[in-house]
Amino acid sequence: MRSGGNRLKKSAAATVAIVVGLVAISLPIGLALYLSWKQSYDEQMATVASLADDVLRRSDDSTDQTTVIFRTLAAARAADPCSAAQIRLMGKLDLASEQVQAVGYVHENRLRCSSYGHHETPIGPPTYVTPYGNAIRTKVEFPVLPGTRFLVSTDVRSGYTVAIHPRLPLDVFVAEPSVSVGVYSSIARRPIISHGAFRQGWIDTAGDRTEARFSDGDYLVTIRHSARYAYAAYAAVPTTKVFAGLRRFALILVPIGLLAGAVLAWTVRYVVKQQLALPAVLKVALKRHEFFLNYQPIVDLRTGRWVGAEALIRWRRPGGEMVRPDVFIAVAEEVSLIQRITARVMAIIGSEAQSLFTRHPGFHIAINLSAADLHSPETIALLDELSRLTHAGAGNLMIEATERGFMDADAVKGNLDAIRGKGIAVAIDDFGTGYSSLSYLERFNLDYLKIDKSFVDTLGKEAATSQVVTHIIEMAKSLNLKMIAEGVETDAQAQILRERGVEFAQGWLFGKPMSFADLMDGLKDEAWSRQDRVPGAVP
Ligand code: G
Ligand code: G
Ligand code: MN
Repeated sequence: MRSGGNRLKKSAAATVAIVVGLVAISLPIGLALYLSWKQSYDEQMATVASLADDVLRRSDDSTDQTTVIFRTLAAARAADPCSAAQIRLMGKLDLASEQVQAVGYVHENRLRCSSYGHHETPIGPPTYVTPYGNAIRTKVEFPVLPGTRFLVSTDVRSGYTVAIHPRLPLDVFVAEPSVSVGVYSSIARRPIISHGAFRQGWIDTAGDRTEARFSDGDYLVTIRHSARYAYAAYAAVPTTKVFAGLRRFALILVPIGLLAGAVLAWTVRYVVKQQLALPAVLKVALKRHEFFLNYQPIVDLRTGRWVGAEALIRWRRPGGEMVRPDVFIAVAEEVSLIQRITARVMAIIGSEAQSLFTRHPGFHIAINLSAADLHSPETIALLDELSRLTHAGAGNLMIEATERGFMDADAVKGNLDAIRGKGIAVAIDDFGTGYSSLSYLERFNLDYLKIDKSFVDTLGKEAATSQVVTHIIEMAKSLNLKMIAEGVETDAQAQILRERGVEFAQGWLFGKPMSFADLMDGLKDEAWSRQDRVPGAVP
């Protein structure tokens, strides 16, 4: 049941990690592509819009000039529109205008005269007539200028006429060969002048709007209606231009997106590893029995005899790498795996120390418990089972708990009393490094106080904290606690502790953490020659 659930949870976690990773990679790239597409689209649209503006301005200019020319010619009130004086005036007006190529007079679909003299040139019927009375012929070819089709506009009332080179208002697209531009009549609904592609549908899409910007799928189009005349200027660019621009941006943005994606994916992987993998690895380690124990002797400072040993957990990864307990114990506490680890510790002691207490009845094994262990009644059951397996009598087992374990006094006291009731001693570990106060500790029935290594280190030195040891020792005495000094490394330290009345000690001076077999060997040797071997002992 449990392993099935774990597998399910693990594969779900892996799926989540993969999905998050994919999103982490594709999101920035997608965003980069979208942004480049949008930028390219906006750029092309802006180009098209400014082209349409230009075309409209030029068209309005030429229409304005046409209107002025018609008015000036009409104002002369000549009886004969083709009189020498009128033809001279036509020449003058023609010269003055940038847009207009020729000025003349049309009657019955024939150009009768122009700034260039008298003619009888048939020019055909008008293409359409504007509401303000201009007859427009869009493609007129003059015999004098074969090959060029002029835009011819005639004032219907007077017959005066101008010819405009159709390229002039469109003289904007030089730099953009793929762009199409032009002007269409809103009345005739057909182009008056044009360059490049034009689609009838654009007229419908634009409707009556002053300005319309849109895409018909193949083209980006801007259409601007003239405010004064019955036509609209348009400019369009194939949408493929947007993607051409996109390639340019994507070339810069996609690598940046990829990089950002890689960084994100790596971060996600890292976080997932931190959040999911370590507990999972701890579970696997429990299953694969990667934990083992070392035992560090505890000695009687007066005799130097080994009176007990603290069980210290060790974790060797399959690759041989050792993980420090202060690292994984903290994680195990966080993810609620510590009780399974404690159970494993007790199971190992149960199998290794089956005959220890029968052979050495005065010896004890100390087990480190975490706060969660102290809160749980299961711990009592575990200790019962351990007592049974090791045939432990009173005083053969000891538990060590840090000050943190005692924080929630009401929740813990019952369990502690039950444990002590079974003849198991209770030690407060790492004393002085936490926050418990004397009055707090008075509420518990404890047996031992372990003086932390950091205080033992100050002994014999001038350190400001060296006085603290004195106070801790006084405190322990007033609470009726026996003392175990931790991390004793020198004879001098052992000597001072002994003088102060500390009964027990632990440290490299007496013995480093060792395997159970080495502990048993040491105990055997000690039986006949401990005083030679154990330093710091009083003969
Ligand atoms: O000897 P070592 O470096 O392993 O000790 C590091 C710390 O890990 C010490 O504070 C010790 O109390 C703690 N520790 C060692 N073994 C256990 C264990 O089995 N359970 C708990 N809760 N803590 C342990
Ligand atoms: O449970 P506790 O926090 O007391 O764990 C004791 C820790 O101190 C263990 O990591 C143990 O290996 C380490 N230790 C024990 N004796 C000595 C010592 O004499 N010197 C040093 N440097 N470390 C010690
Ligand atoms: Mn300890």
